[in-house]
Amino acid sequence: MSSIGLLMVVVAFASTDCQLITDENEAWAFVNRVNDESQEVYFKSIQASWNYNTNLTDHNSQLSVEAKLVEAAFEKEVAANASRFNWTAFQNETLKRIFKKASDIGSASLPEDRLTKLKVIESELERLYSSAQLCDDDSTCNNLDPGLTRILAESRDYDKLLWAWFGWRNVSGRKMRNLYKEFVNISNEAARANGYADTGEYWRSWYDMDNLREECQKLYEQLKPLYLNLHAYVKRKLIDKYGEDKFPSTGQIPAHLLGNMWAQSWGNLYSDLLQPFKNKPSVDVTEALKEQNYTAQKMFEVSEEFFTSLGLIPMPEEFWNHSMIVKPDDGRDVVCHASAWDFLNQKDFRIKQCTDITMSDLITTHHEMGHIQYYLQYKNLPVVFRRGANPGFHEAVGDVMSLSVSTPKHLKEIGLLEEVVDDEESDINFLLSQALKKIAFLPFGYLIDQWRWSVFNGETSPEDYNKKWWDLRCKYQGVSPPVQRTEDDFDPGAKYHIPGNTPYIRYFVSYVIQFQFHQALCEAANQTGPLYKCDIYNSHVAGNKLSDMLSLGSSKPWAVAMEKVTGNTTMDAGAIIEYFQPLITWLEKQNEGMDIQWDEACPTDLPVYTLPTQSPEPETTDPTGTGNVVFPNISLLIVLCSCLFALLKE
Ligand code: X8Z
Ligand code: ZN
Repeated sequence: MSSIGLLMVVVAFASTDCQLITDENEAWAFVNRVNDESQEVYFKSIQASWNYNTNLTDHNSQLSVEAKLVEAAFEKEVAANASRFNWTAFQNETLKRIFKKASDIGSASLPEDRLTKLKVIESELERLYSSAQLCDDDSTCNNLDPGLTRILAESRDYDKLLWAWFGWRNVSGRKMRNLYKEFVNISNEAARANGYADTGEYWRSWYDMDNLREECQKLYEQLKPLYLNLHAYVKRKLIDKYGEDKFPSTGQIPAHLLGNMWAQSWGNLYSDLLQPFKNKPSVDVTEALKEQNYTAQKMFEVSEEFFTSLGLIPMPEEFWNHSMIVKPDDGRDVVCHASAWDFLNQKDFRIKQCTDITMSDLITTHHEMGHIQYYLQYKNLPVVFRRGANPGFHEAVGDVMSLSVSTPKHLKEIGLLEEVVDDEESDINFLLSQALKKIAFLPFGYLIDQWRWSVFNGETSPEDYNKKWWDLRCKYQGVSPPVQRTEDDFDPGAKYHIPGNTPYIRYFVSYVIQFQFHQALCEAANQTGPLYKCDIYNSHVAGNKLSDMLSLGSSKPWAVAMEKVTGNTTMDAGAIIEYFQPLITWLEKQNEGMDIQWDEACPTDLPVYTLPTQSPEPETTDPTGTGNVVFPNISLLIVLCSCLFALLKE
């Protein structure tokens, strides 16, 4: 149906009298009609957003913003019409839940001018991040992907790492500060228009828990000893490599030495610096992928094969035809940060990933395909239920697959490892490599939204944006800035999810619950050995269990979904602790008698660094440069819509 047809339905409802409607049959009719229309509206908006993400031009930005405004107008009208029903008193719980979700309209609650401004700012932040380039002395320029990411992963030259680390923050985050401040204000206006105190409170509402913060804190405290022990082990190895003088007396690790631009996952240090038993086979298959001439296509096929071995749904033809799994080499700027897309038309599902031929990207491929599997499993539900049971569930699906795929036994089975040695030392090798991905991530996953929540609720004001960021990084991750940072910098903006406006606590939740799912699916697959050796490959029993959970989408509270797989209804750190138990014991022994803590505060005596080739560029404030955001096409659209409304109402 066209958007004109859509408005007619909406207006028909808007013109009924003020009495609240109690008839549930009428409510179902409304829901079904809105559902059909919403698929069309969302499809157009998602398509425009895909076009922008895969070709970051002004024109595509404008089209995408316009489509988002149409989508918002639709959501606003649907919510207004839904409010004409006495839905809180409905008998049918599913119907009630549909109405509740349809009433949650996020930024669509904003007045047109503020919404337009918000969408333009979001679009610009996305572009600033994804098109940023760092150029060296020879005017060779690097994007984050693949250039700077590879330097951080592969270089062991302290100064080169520092150049890339500092340079990336200079060309990305630093340019976003003022825009971000404005973004926070408008985003909070939207939250308040929906009855929330601020955007953080709105985001947390997606978990349907009063105590999400406390629950996460409890889990974090439970897992902290694992992280402290890993941190201490890694720090010692890095001191051996780079020298004690490069490490602050406060006990943190300089943030550029951990193999990753944000020090969020340390797996890239495993092979050359951290593998405990060198005489035992490595479990990193990056070399094997390269030797065997793997392509992105092949990595995606291997991933799909794992899902189908469990009896899960294969990727549809549209997926293979329309996904972007390699970075285009035609000069286009694209958003390289990997993502999975549900076009909400029950047919079109895509991944966008600038795939590099590495083990880390093989894991990311499974991660993204996990999102697509979820989309496929719930594609026949009403649109409002096409979500994860909570956002953490969505992030966990593909990672659950990777827990099996990464086992040496499985890697051998698919030809990526030559030999599997079954002894304690090889187990420690494997578990350490897993801990560098999973345990190292926990404080990072925990702190990002501590920062954002405190920004949204005003506890952290713009003058302290960067200070607060580093306070959290030093305290929780035990990583410190290698050089001085100031409030001219905006280091949060150098991490995708801040300009990309993607909430982050979902990953912390995912890293806990994915082990709960793994444990339960391993039991279903009759795997009796230690949890870290389990591979659910080929188990349809496990696949069916998972499918029972995924196909619920968000139609039931997340505890109900979790129960389908685990038999339990709470988040629990027991499974992740069980998985890593042999490594915990081994690390504790390695660290015996040592102080494994660090100071909460960041070091204060850091050197100043200036990029040799960096010419200062003005900070971006208002993307239009006018102080006013005006889209001629959008104004026209709005005028047209208003006229139409007026006509139809008469
Ligand atoms: O952003 C992602 C995925 C897309 S949902 C690639 N992840 C987080 C990150 O990269 O920071 C997966 C792990 C954490
Ligand atoms: Zn994800």
